[in-house]
Amino acid sequence: MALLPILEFPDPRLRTKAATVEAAQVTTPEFQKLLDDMFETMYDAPGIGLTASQVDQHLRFMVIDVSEGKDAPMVFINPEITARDGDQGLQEGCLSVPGIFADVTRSNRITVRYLDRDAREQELTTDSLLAVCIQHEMDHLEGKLFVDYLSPLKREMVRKKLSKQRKHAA
Ligand code: K1U
Ligand code: ZN
Repeated sequence: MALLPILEFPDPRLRTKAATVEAAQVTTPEFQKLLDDMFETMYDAPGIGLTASQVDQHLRFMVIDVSEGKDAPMVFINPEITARDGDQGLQEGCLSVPGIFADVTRSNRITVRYLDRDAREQELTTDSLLAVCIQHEMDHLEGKLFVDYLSPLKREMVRKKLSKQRKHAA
């Protein structure tokens, strides 16, 4: 397995709209390896979600594990939200915007249809952190970041803070 480099805001590649995955592609060794590498990268970061977009592979899928023990990996390929209900506000982070956290309001309960890593069709209704995480990751697939919900002034402050952090790290 391998750790993959994660693109960071304001990298323009994060704005790419991801393409649909062909079902036949899912079970290929190359695709399965990419899934394994993405899980390894997400756990190492550490994070609870990661999209292909964030590792510069612009295809519509994500890996998620919101469990305490990091023992409940989930794969969502070509996810589509088919129902949503209520609102919830939660503080979000993002591996592509390191060290920045902000409250975002999202749907409280969602139903999502997707393919799993065996290319089987699934439907899941969920709420709380998993619902927030799925919506955050689906934004990535559209080229949208959680900082887009902030005011332009706050977003510019985030950009400057990250630029300073990178200079100090260099
Ligand atoms: O998309 C990403 O960059 C992953 C992101 C997912 C997410 C977190 C919180 C709310 C919505 C979506 C992260 O995983 S940020 C890191 C994080 O939240 C975390 C890190 C270690 C332990 C627990 C959480
Ligand atoms: Zn993110």
